[in-house]
Amino acid sequence: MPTPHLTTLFVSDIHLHPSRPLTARLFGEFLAGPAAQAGALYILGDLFDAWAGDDDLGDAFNAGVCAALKRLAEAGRRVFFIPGNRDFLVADRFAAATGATLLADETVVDIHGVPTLLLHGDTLCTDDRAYQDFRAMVRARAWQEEFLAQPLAVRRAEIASLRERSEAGKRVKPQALMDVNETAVQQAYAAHQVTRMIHGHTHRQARHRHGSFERWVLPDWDASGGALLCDESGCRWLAFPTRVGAG
Ligand SMILES: [Mn+2]
Repeated sequence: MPTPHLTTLFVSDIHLHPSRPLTARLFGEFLAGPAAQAGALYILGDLFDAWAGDDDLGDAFNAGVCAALKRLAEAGRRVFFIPGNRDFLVADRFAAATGATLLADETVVDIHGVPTLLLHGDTLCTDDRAYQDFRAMVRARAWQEEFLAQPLAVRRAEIASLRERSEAGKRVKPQALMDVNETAVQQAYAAHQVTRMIHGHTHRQARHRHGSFERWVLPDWDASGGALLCDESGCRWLAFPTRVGAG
């Protein structure tokens, strides 16, 4: 009998949205395929392109995604979720609807014997002061309570407008500003006493190694996606859909 489910998968930045049905279909296939074969799935933020609050579960598209995650959890796979900068308003009702366990950003987890720091990754982009100020504002409890007290339609409009301004800002910001700051990376290793971290956010898939330190940056999803697969022997990339044949 094969030893089941001894692998752990990591994904982030799927940016699911009804306007991108191909990505949604791919992610559904990923959940039914590789994720169903794994022991655990960690989603490290920005699963959704926008999340205005857990009453967004009433949206058919969002409900469909959550139901697919719930099927995975009910089949015995452990599902974990760290919010990203797009879906930081995910909360208890989302957890109940998906069967996912919510983790705080910057959580250390033993991944097959290696203590590993898991985070969305936006906290490492400290050169972008404007973004960090914005993040501090929207992560404050008072701001969130006030925001969530508004009707869903108002919140959705507000998020769309924030996103538009963010996209406009990105077009004029230097590329380096939106990548991680190396000092912040070193501080994160030290603060959490780890030699390995896994994050997304920058959409710059890579394995960075400095001596015994290892930082895996997850890819974003579009017409294709990808995951990081870890087991007893270490971690490696899993392209999705899995390429068949040459080319
Ligand atoms: Mn992000």
